[in-house]
Amino acid sequence: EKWPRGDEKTWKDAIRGVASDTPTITKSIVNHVQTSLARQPHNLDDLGAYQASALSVRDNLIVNWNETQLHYTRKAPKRAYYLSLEFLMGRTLDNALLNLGLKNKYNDSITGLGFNLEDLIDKERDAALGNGGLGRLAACYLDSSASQELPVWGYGLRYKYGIFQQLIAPDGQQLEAPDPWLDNQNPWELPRLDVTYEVRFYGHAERTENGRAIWSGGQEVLAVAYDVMIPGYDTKNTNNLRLWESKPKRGFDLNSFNAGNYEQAVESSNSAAAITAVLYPNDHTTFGKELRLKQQYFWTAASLADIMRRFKNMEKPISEFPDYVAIQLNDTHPTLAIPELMRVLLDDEELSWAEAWQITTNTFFFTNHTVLPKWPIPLMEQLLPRHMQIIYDIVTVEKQFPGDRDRLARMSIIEEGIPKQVRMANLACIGSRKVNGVAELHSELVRTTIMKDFVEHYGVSKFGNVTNGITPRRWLDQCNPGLSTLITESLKIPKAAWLKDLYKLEGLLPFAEKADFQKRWAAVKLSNKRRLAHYVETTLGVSVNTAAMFDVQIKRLHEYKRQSLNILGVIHRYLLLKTLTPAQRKKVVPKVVFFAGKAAPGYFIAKLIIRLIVNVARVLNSDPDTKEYLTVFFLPDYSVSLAEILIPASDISQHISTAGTEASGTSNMKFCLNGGLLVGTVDGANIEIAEEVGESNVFFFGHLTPAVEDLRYQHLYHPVPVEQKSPALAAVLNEVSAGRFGDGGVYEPLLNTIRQHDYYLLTDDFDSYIRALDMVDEAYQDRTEWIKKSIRTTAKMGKFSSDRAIQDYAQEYWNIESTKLENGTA
Ligand code: GPU
Repeated sequence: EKWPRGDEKTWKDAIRGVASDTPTITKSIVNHVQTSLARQPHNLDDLGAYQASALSVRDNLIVNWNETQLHYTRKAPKRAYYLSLEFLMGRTLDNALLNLGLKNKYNDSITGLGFNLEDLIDKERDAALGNGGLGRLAACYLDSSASQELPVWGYGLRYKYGIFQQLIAPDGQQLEAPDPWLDNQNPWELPRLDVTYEVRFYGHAERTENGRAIWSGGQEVLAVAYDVMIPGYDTKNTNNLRLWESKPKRGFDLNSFNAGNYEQAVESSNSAAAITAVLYPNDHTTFGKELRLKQQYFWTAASLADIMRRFKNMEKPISEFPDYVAIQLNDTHPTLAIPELMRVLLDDEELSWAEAWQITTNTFFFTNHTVLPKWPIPLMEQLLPRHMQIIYDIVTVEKQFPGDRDRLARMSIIEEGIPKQVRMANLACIGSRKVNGVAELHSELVRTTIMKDFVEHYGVSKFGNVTNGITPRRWLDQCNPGLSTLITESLKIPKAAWLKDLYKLEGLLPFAEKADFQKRWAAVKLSNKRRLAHYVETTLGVSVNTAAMFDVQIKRLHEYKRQSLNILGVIHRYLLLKTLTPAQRKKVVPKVVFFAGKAAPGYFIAKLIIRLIVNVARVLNSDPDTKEYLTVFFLPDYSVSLAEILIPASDISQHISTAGTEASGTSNMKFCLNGGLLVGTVDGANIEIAEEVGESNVFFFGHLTPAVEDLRYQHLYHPVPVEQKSPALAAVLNEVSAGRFGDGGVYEPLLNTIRQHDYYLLTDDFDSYIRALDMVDEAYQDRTEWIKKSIRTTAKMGKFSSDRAIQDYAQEYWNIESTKLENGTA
């Protein structure tokens, strides 16, 4: 027998259990290697060691999870449920170790067994059940709810395939591959094969009496629960994220099978399993896709049935439902929960319309996440006949909105036309207790534009704001351990004290003036830049100058987010560098520009922007005149895990959406928390960040929201050629057209969006953008002053903890209280 890894005695002692001094954790890992994995120590690789360690950590979580759930059941507090079609969780092992406070112990045991903990952590696949900000926000909110001991559950779908894997072809095109994230087993979920609900589609709805109906026929599928444990930080409380998987109600049709018709026998089982097969990779849009609507109903129906069962176990009168249940709708995706609860209350509970409506409108809360127009869904009549009846009844019974015809048409749930469409946002608003936007500016736009008529009808108090937040556990302590340690040592308080009350970071302000602290702060940044450089070198095979300024833009590819503005600015800088003498170039701040982000597979212009970035990178990175001063990287397959490497390494990051289009943004908060500065437009949460850190610490540019509409109008009716508006931009566009970055013709559709209607105002903002970047360079030259800005920025991020956001929701919306699991309470 060979023991090529680790210390033979450690392994043998743990296996035989003879040495009483073997740490419990070591025994537990070794036990999982032997039993759960059925593997021999001598052929255990990093993946196996990761799995055994994960299973061992999971044992801790299960105990806490069980006790927490029992405690909640006994105490029977009001609970909140966060319904989100997306939970962008990322990896779990490192997060769970930190939240449990066991990272050092596991590190010791794993080292003793001959492995490196950080390598094992790297073996875990991301749980990428989301597209971007909306899904990651949901994940941060789960962490904060558990950490604050709030009785909150998430409800979502267990997609077999998460967001697609992005590949970049040599010509710069994005290619997509599936993300079979469950292939290596998932230790972080508990299958609850006994927790199932039947969900019906299609069929007929026959009205009976008192507004009731009988819905029958059609297709029935089964929803099966999988529970994902959500450990709080520095507490035993461990909450639940319940994800539904679809499966056929009966395995397959034996009659067809016996008759030799195999195809027909498995057909229904195929169509049932398809419902939760894959996450839709579109951000901000829903097309009229039947399967997407099926996902939405499947998930809301199963979640509501589960919530109802839990409520009924308490044996309270149904009228008290809203005293025990608050349901947050994450954007319009779960809006069907409103007619579904009405259906259950009317048809199953046999309540009157008035009673049912009273309960429904006191249960739901609706968060709007965008100001961009959305395209709603037809199809409903066929798929959900009973829900369409209820929706029509809501239209006629509830709210005969007063006012002129135009206004009535705007407020209607039904949009007239061929075909008629259901306006989910209007339904969500009418059926909810309160509506909120996700940053001050956005909530104001909700009140004054998209929901204006409803504000006049219901009064302004129904329309609030909860500025988004991020969890400082993952987005500082976990992704930037060097900075976390420096902060804890300097503040001289326990790490948990500032991680649970992020306003305590203000205690760093006096340190901004201290030379020694500045040096340590800069050293942490440099080591994070080296970690990123190492990643780039090992994945792309190219070296990165860590002495340069790191400039980062990472987010979904979207015209409104204007990665195009960034890359055109890069080209401008390149053209300028080319005109300088070698001596003049030496005075320029060297810069490395990083991009990462996925484009929806059907979003042609977004994919073209990626292609341009990749080809600009190809040209610049091999130009001997300039490459010392300016290089560009497009890092493929952006993910939560990649963000954890990029964000701590950034000197400056870009948040440059056309004013009034980015509802909030949340990565802006993550960069600042890690001491990166922002260049951005006066948009979303950028504004509140500047309020906190002071405008002198943020590089703002561009037109303001009130000007945007007028400018768009001018573009349509009084167009001015780019050459006149911004000669600098015109020169850049011409270089692209002329083929300096590969066949110019390829980019014409993209260039034309700018030359023609320029809906996102690149021509209006370009010159001011370039000036802002010049100011960034200038500020960076004074390195001490830059470091001070960096320290002050981190110090002022207290407001952006998702703990604060969740407290807002808990107090102002859900009316729930923390329900702490004391040691041994259960
Ligand atoms: N957001 Br709607 C998404 O990520 N996807 C969506 O489909 C919609 C909104 C984002 C907003 O764009 C971003 O500004 C915000 O910070 C985030 O939701 C969380 O509220």
